Amino acid sequence: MIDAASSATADFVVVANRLPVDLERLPDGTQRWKTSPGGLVTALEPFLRVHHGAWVGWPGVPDVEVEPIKDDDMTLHPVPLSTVEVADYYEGFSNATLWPLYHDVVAPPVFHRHWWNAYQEINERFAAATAKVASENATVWVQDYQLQLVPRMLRELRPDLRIGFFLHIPFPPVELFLQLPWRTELIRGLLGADLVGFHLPGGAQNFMFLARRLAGASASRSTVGIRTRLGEVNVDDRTVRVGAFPISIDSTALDKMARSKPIRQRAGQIRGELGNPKTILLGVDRLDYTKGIDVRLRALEELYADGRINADDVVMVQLATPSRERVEHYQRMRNDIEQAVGRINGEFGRVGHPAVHYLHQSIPREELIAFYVAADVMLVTPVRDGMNLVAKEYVACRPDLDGALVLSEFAGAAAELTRAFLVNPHDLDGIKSAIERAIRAGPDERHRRMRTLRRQVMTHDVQRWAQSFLAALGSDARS
Ligand code: GDG
Repeated sequence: MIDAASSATADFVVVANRLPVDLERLPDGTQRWKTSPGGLVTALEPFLRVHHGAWVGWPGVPDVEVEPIKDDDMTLHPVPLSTVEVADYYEGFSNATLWPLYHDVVAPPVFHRHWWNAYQEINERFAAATAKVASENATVWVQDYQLQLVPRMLRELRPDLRIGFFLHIPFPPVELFLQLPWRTELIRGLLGADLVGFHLPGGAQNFMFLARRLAGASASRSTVGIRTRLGEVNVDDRTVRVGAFPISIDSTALDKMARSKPIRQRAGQIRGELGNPKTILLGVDRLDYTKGIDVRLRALEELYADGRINADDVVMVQLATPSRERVEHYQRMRNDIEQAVGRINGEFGRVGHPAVHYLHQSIPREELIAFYVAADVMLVTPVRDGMNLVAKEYVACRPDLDGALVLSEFAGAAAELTRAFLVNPHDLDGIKSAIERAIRAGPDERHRRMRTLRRQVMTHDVQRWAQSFLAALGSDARS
């Protein structure tokens, strides 16, 4: 239930670029809220509800001023953005500067001073909104690369707060980060937090190195080892803790849904709709150049051309959620991918039997789970990815212990999912042979691998992720 909210403050506040709900404009000009349950919402909702928490974020539509809203036990505080601010702060600095820079410059990052100015201004706005919402000594958890200046800005406004920051994308190698003209400001921004979290120890180490080099921090513990997971740096008479917290999914909920009769029936139906092929390959990604959709299509095309597989037996489904459609690089990449799909189908498909089924749409959650259940081989081949939740979701949806996962070594998830068919996404021959091995693996091998993968995913869920971060932050906000 969503109502207008009171102006009470909260002792647990999440700050993220987006609210967990989207404002929708209907054709008749009216507006309504639509819940958008992502992984972060699932992870944090229990904490937010227990603590009558608050969420500060942009409602997803430019040029609207909306009042705070009360959604059951938590309050949502919309931060307004104008059309120009969305273009400069979000599509510009966040998605055309930071996103490619942090993903190993797989696309060239674009540096514009007016984008940087907008980024600073909007981070100020988020910090000010949060300072108003947080009660005395509250815990604030700031999320992701769009808001890296918020911890420091918020600390200046509200030194009483306990501030955590988590980065959902990779933190880049030192040499790449140093390209950024505003590198020192960003590191200083992050150092405003009491705890800075990354998916992997490597990201934490890169950050600690840069904190020393650019912000004059001194390390009080020099390594982020497996046992001493938290590092510490001292700066401005404060101690900032730094650590690795690999995010996960609501494994139990997915496992349960995958076992349910309607989902299993739908999975069978999907197989039928695809013409009952022997093998269904599946890709599920936001349409993003980091996800390596082009890489897997190239591998598939060559496997067909080599005659190592044929399109009567093996078909692929690629679900590509529309994403950042106004950023130029994304438009070009979409054209390239759609051309590749057309070329493969033209060459290897038959009327009524395409080799690649491609959807540029977002599909309902239940339907997505049915695809996971139907797929024999899941292809996750990013050239760089912070974690990649799709890989973990596929594993959680295979209580039958069947199905094979082909996973890029360059996804954060590869550190945990070591029994996947791991591939180097730059090695086309390697990917081809991994896909072929995954298709041909016998039931014993598939089950052995999947059992190990599931042991990891079912025991390391998103609730555990949130709890361990908040415990390290020293917050009382535990359920
Ligand atoms: C960033 C980092 C990190 C996708 N298509 C549909 C759909 N999805 C859902 C998936 C999954 C989520 O979107 C995508 O998450 P990923 O982790 O794969 O990727 P990013 O969006 O790039 O996320 C990433 C993550 O943050 C968390 O820290 O793992 O590395 O880049 O949950 O299921 N959901 C529905 N329909 C679709 O068509 N319902």
